[in-house]
This record gives sequence, C-alpha cells and structure tokens, in this order.
Amino acid sequence: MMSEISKEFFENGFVTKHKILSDEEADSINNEYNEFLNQKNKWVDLVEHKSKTHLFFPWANKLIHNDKILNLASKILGNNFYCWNSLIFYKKPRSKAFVSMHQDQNYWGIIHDKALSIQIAISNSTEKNGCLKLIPKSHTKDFVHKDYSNLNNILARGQSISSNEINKNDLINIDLNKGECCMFHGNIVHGSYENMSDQPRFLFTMRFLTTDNKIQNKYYYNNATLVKGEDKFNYFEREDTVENSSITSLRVLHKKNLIDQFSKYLNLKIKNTLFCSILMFFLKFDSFRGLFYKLIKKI
Ligand SMILES: O=C(O)CCC(=O)C(=O)O
Repeated sequence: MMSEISKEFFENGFVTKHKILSDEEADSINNEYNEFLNQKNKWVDLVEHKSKTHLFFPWANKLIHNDKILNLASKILGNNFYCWNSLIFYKKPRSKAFVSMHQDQNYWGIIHDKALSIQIAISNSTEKNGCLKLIPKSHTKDFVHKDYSNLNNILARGQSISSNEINKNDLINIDLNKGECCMFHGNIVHGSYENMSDQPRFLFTMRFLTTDNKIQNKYYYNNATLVKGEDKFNYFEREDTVENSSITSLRVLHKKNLIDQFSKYLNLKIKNTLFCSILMFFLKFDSFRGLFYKLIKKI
C-alpha cells in the first residue's frame, strides 16, 4: 500500500517540513561551515566544495547516510539507492545570487524517473532570504530549457525555463526552519530568488537515484555512494565513505570529479575540441581554475 508520504509526493511532486536535524545539529554544521569560509582557502576550493560536497566535508558524508533522510527517500525509491551528488546552495546576506527556474531531470539525463532530491535547511530559509520556490504538480510536464548566462545565476550552466512559460503566481515558497527538509521530484519546476535579508541562507541538497538508473555521462561523473541496500546492476562506480576511508582520500576523488566535470562543461560551451584540450591543459591546475572562477565572479 502507498504511504501517505508517497501519495502526496507523486501527486504534488514534493513533501516538505520533515524535521531531520535538531537545532543544535544544524547549528554545529553551520558553525563548522562558517569556520571553513573564514579560513584562508584556495580560490578553487571556495567554489568546488559546493558540488559533490559529501566527498569534501565529513559532516556532509554523514548526512547522506542519515537514517531519517534514507527512510524518507526509501518511501519513494524503495530499498536500493545511491546518493550521486550533494550540493551547497549558500547565499550571503543581501546577495543577488539566484537559481533560475528549471527541472533537474532535463539535464541529468537519467534513464527513468526514479530519482529525487532532499534539501535540508542548515539555516532558516524564508521568502526574504531567498528560499526554494517550486510549482506544485509541475513534475508531470516537460518544459523547454535554454542556457541563460547570468553571473548571478548559481547554476553553472544557467539552464532555465523561459519566464513566459511560467506563471509566477503558481510558485510557492518552501519555508524551512533549520533542521527541516523538503523532498522533491527530479522533474519539478524549481529555483530561488535573491537574498534580501541580512542573514545568510544555507541549504544542502542531496540527489538520490535507484541502482537500476543511469546518469548522462556527457555532463556528470559516474561514481556514487551506495547509501541503501545493494546494487545488482553495477552501472556506477562505488564511492568510499568517510567511515571506511578518510576524508583525504575522498577529496582526491572529489578533485578528479570536479576537473572532469569542468572539462565536460567547457566542451559544451566551446565546441572546439582542440581549443578545449589546450585550455584544459592549464585548467587542470588548481591555481588556473581558481583564477578562472575569480574572473567569472564565482568568488
Ligand atoms: O534553493 C535554491 O537556491 C535552489 C536549489 C536547487 O535548485 C536544488 O536544490 O536543486
């Protein structure tokens, strides 16, 4: 029998306000993250830690294995699934950063629908500080996407649905108190506006998919962490965890993934293979990628 949660999820494309972390647990992650931001970091790390974050921070690696999160995801995905990505969406106070409206499945290129995201609020997330916005029930329709380049767009490729296609009145705010999460379908229309408050907004999103799914190699890495059950398909290379390995070795894989992805995005933007290979000769060095991020104002 379908649980209430899965019924609501498939009907509306999301369920929200499930408490995962206590206020103290959320604060502790927030403090650790602020310490990281206040350190003297390499430019490259200031950008690249925001993707595949579970291979960068021990707290993130623990969160993708959190029982309450896995319990929630298993109501939709069943007993065998991976976490293949995790991301930090952080907006500084008064930051103009936004996320253009998009459907994740439009660019994930997965082979079937069994994929979702769970977004957990590490700080309170409100309309004023630029919380997640989504259109209920929009997961049942496919929208056309264009690459919309804007330096304030947090999405690296700027993938967006044209504003004419969307009625802004259909968007709802996903207000979350720290420690709460929202689980949303891979095809739901979502994004967020700028932070108009004096507080930072810190959200952490985890992407889960079933072991019989595949991801489009054209854009993404093919390694993931098995967080529940077993994998009889072996489409993914299995990532270690911080429990059975160390954060130092996870960070080696993190770097490799980010360089590979950088090269894939570059090839998409600049369709000249020779030129891209020459650029990548330099850009595989941290200092050059860091400089590049600085030039495109990602730092
Ligand atoms: O909350 C945001 O800023 C957007 C988050 C998002 O696009 C996602 O979690 O997939």
